[in-house]
This record gives sequence, structure tokens and C-alpha cells, in this order.
Amino acid sequence: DALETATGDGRSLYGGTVPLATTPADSAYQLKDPTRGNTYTGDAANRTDLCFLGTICITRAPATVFTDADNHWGDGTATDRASAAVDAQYGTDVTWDYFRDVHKRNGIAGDGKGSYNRVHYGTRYNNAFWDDSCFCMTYGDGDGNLLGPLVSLDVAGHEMSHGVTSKTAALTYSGESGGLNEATSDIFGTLVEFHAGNAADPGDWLIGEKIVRPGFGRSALRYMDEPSKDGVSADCWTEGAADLDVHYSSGIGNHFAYLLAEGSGARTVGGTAHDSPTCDGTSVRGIGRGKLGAIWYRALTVYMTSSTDYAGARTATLNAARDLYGAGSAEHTAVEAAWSAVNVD
Ligand code: ASN
Ligand code: ZN
Ligand code: CA
Repeated sequence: DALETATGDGRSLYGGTVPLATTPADSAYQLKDPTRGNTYTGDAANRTDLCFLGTICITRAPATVFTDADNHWGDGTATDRASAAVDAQYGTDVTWDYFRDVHKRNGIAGDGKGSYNRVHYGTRYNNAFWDDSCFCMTYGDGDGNLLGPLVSLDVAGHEMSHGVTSKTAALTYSGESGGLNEATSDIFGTLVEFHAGNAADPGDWLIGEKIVRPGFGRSALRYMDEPSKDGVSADCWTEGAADLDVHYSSGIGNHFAYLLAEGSGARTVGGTAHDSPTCDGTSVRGIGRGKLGAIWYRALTVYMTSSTDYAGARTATLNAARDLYGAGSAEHTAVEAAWSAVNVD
């Protein structure tokens, strides 16, 4: 029988007023989207001992799906618990749409099944994470000093892309493959943010610019144009890359991605100034974000494996560029140049 879909909207924390496809239920609506695999968002009620709707909950509390009487969700401030839910649901929507529209991928696992969000996890929790076992996303509210609610588009896209990676290359989350796993999430999280075309949260090459608070002391969690701007991430490959935290060795892949898409040198993207010096002093010309996404997605889903390292990622992306654009094409050559510019030769 056909699933009934209602057209609602929500006032989000970071993205203004956004459209929401919802499910009519008992003279109210559920924050559950039949057009995107029944993706839904629930309230974790500040608990950390969670299971989720549809799973068997014995010792852990389920998150409760949000409902609303008039299908206008949230008030755009954290006072209304539904506002963060609007961002989370919208972030899931635009991530779904990015993979569907750009890569012809039907959901995170490619099987048309939606994922699930739980917002208001714990108290003052400064993180968000994807969990393969529940096929669901969990978002903290942040402590308000370092971070606010972690429901921005780039973070949502980052976290759900961990689900895509785990269903495809399954890059091991340590050493260089772990850095590539993290870079994959930053790359697709960023491409999701661009794809959304949301005027209140425009695309840029920063991760987490919407969620950082003054106590954090800088404008974003990570900077893909020059990863070392965060004080800890690597701009360039060295033999020590495998020993870094995966969120810092990702800098090499993020820097490659930025250079491949945008090129080296200073430019403003999404209203934000970016500048990307290369590691070898060469200048690199960008081929655009669309081609970066196509090459990285094909490399991830066709050529990378759980143990791929940076040298392997160079080969995988060159194979992908050759498949898509031809050996010796401008795109193929640009991939070579961008890896060389981050010292992956
Ligand atoms: N937010 C973090 C991430 O996705 C969670 C973690 O440490 N895996 O990288
Ligand atoms: Zn991550
Ligand atoms: Ca961003």
C-alpha cells in the first residue's frame, strides 16, 4: 500500500526554514520521511543508554520519534527541542539527495533504506557519531562553550558518509586508511553542504563552522584548504602520517581534495576566504567539485579496500579518473598533480 507523505516545514538552528516530508499519524505528524526510506528523527531525551525504535529495547531507553500537530516544526532556537531535530532530519535529507542525485546511490547502504537520527544525546555532549550497528546517527547538544548542537550540514554529511565508507571500501579506522576514512567523510560532508545550496549555511571547505562557539578559539573544527590551520592536522604526507590521529592524518586527503577541486592559491568560496599552499611549491589548477566527487566516489566504491593507504589512494583515484575521463585526460593529469602537491608521489 502506498505510503502517505505530508509536506511540512521546520525552523532549523543553522539552515533557516527548510522543507520536510513527514508522515501523517493520528491527527498529527511524525518526523519521518517516506520519500527517503522512512528516515526519522527521535529525541534521546538527554540519555546515553539508548536503543532505537524498531529494535528490541530491554535495558536501554528508546529515543522517541518527534511528532507535531500542525507540521510546522521547531522555532529556530534551542529552546524548542524540535529545532535541532529539524536540522538533523534536513541534514539526512540533503545527504540522501546528494548521494542519489550525484552518485545514483539509493541511501547510505545503497538499498533504499533510511537511517535514523537521535538528537539531544546526553548532556553537553561535544560530539556526533554514526553507528553501523543501529544504522543510525547520534547528535550531542554541545556544551555551549566549545560547541553548540552538532547538527550542521557538514557534520551530518560527514557522519553519514562513514556509513557509506563502511558499506564500500570499509577503510580500517586507524593508520593511513583511517585518515582516508576521515578524509572521505570530510570530502562528502563538504560536497553535501555545497549540494544543499542553503543560503544560511552555504558550502565552504571548513568543517563545523556553524557549530563552533567562542570558547573553541577558532572558526572551524577543520580547514580543508590548509589543514594545519587547526594547529594539529597534516598538510603534506610524511612517513609519520600513519601515527597521527585519524582526524589529523585526514588533512593530507582533505588538502588533496581541495587542490583538485579548487586549485592552489587564494580564493573566496561560499563567502569564506580560502588559501591553499602546495607542499612542493608547484601551483595546481582545480577541475571543480563535481569531478572531485565523481573521482573520489568511484575510487572509494570500486578501487579502495580496507587497507588502502595514501599511495593506494593515489592509484585508486588515478584509476577512477582514467575510467571516467580517459588516460592522459586533463582530469587524470590533475589528479596526479594534486597528489604530488601533497607529497604523495
Ligand atoms: N565525530 C567523530 C567522527 O565522526 C566521531 C568519532 O570519533 N569517530 O569522526
Ligand atoms: Zn568522522
Ligand atoms: Ca562547512
